[in-house]
Amino acid sequence: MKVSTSILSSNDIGMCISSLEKTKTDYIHLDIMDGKFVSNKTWHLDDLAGYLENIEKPLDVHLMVEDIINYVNEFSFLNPEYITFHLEATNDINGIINYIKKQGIKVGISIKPNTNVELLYPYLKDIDLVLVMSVEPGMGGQKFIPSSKDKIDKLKEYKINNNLDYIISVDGGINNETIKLVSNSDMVVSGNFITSGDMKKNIELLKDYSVE
Ligand code: S6P
Ligand code: MG
Repeated sequence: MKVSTSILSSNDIGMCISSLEKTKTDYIHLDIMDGKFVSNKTWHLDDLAGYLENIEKPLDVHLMVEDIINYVNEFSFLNPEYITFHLEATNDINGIINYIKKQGIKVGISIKPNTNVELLYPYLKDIDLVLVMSVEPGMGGQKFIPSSKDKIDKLKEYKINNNLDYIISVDGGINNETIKLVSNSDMVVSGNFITSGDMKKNIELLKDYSVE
């Protein structure tokens, strides 16, 4: 299982990022919130750039924002591997997919817990990653929403039936127990579970998980 570690819940991001460099995390997950699409507001690029400019680990940027293009322009400076935006945040989905691709960055679409997974189907052939929110976007440390499992299973079935290769990622309340419910995903995003304890050990617990 691929692991993308969210630094949202860490209280010292500089220390957290430098420690993550020495772990087996596949990605560092950056949660960018504008205080409009979600009520919380997180870091401005200036707050992060210094920590992230020379890191080895690839970045997985999760935009929980309304003005997507503006944030894509800002964060492409960090040359992330993925930029993921929310389906619910725009009417111009294809336009944004193409815009992110034009920056040479892989594109992801995320859906909130109350959004039907079928709304993604028209775009799945054109994107690199789907991010299923298993909590309401906006803050770390929430409880995993069990219905997220059905969405992941449907996305897996659609991927096989249509011979597509998007990554199925899930974000929110992921720990060594809830990971058992999302075995059809390719990647898990985890914040609190990883950053509130022995990061190295917790990442390996998630990475080593495979269906018995
Ligand atoms: C959800 C949150 C997620 C973050 C979070 C996951 O509101 O904003 O998008 O990735 O850090 O953290 P946790 O603690 O649920 O694993
Ligand atoms: Mg996230």
